[in-house]
Amino acid sequence: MDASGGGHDRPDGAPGRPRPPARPAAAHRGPLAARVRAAAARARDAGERARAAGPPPGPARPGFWRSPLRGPWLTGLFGLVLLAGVAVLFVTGLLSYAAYNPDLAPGNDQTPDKGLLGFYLFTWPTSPAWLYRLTQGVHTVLGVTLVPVLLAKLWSVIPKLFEWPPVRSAAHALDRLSLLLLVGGAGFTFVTGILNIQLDYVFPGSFYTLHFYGAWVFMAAFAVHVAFRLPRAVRAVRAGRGFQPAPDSAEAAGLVSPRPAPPTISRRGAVAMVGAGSLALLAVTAGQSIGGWWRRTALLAPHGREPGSGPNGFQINKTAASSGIRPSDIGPAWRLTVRGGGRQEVLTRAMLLAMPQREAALPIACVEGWSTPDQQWAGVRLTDLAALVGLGTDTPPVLVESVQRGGSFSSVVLAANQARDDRSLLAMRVNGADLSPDHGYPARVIVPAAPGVHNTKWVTRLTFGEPA
Ligand SMILES: Nc1nc2c(c(=O)[nH]1)N[C@H]1C(S)=C(S)[C@@H](COP(=O)(O)O)O[C@H]1N2
Ligand SMILES: [Mo]
Repeated sequence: MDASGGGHDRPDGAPGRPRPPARPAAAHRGPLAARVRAAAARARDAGERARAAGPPPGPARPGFWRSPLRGPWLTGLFGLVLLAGVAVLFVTGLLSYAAYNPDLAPGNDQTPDKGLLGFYLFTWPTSPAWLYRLTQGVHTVLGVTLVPVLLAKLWSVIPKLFEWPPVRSAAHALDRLSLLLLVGGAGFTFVTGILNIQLDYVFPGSFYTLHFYGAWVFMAAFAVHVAFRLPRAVRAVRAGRGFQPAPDSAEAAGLVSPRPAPPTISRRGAVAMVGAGSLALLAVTAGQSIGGWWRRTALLAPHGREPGSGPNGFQINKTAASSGIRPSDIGPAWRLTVRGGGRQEVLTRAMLLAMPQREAALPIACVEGWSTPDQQWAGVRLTDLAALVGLGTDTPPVLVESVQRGGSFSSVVLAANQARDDRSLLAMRVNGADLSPDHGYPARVIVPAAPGVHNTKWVTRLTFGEPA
């Protein structure tokens, strides 16, 4: 009878596996909550299928990563070192940004649209004079020194990056996303920072913008990561070097290989190797932040800019030629215009030299991390120049402009506390000699404790008050 029917379709009501009830249409069109629940259920189903099918061949298979060194102790140790180091990088990085006085004027703001991220900005002090030398030296030297630790930490958690199934639940998805931002943010921030130190100004946009926003992404992901992993890292490091939990235990955290290869180096040896790498980088970097004789040890400092010897023999950031300064710009026709309080004075270099000459021993400290020991600067106090146009001791902020055409360092606004400091000079001489053209002849600004970019070279105009 059935055969005679010849039909392939089961007639209605015929015995067989009951069809699953159709999902209510509301789940697709209905309220958001129902749709989210349905999507979560689908994701869960997909996750279960993926888990049942097992990982595809390759790095997601258990046993692909076979180093017997991987485990919570090694990862925890590198993690704790990074926690301490990266915390210092964040603080000194935020300080560096504050030191630029970006709130003062659009010209100083290297990252327009920073919005809420600039919430913490404050007036950068002018004492001690070595302040930015210290904070930025620590920032850049520590950043370079931590690179081996960062790479070792990434190596130690590689199996986690290939976890299978890739997403198990909503919480797991969030955790993985934070890891993506963490690894991406760390990589981006370190790479942009190191490129800026090594090659300077190679970026299509502003280095500050890229590094600043990258760092905030990194910081947010880092905070989430630390909140979830810190207790486990502390436990593992307390447990000691020999601690290696069973691969399938929760404490192993997916790091321990279920099929470890024979060791080629001990865990202690691996830590020593990473430490030696960091120390080597420290040794060839720190000299450029100490400056002077130590600069010779800074093998990683950008080369090809040997400052020469003599009074002007200290590091040059950009030469007059590379800044497009023509000899006629800084020759006898050069004039300084001082404006403020509705008045204006135009001075020659001889007139400036006839004013009271003051001295200040101040360093130059660049964002790139290099700095010079104190140099003996001589010139006219900014307060004396303000007095020239009738301003009192409450010197206002001042816009400093260079003869240089274009370039983001050709003008800067100095805050009132900088303009009022007795050590802030329009310098014409250094270490007993006239400034060299590369150091800013005929006159440059030098202020204490500030980033190098505040020490404008080849100055031609000072505008006190109402900065542009
Ligand atoms: N006009 C002008 N002034 C400038 C710069 C510049 O490019 N143009 N560079 C600044 C930066 S970034 C630094 S670190 C110092 C370096 O000064 P130095 O070259 O005399 O060492 O100069 C600052 N003054
Ligand atoms: Mo600089």
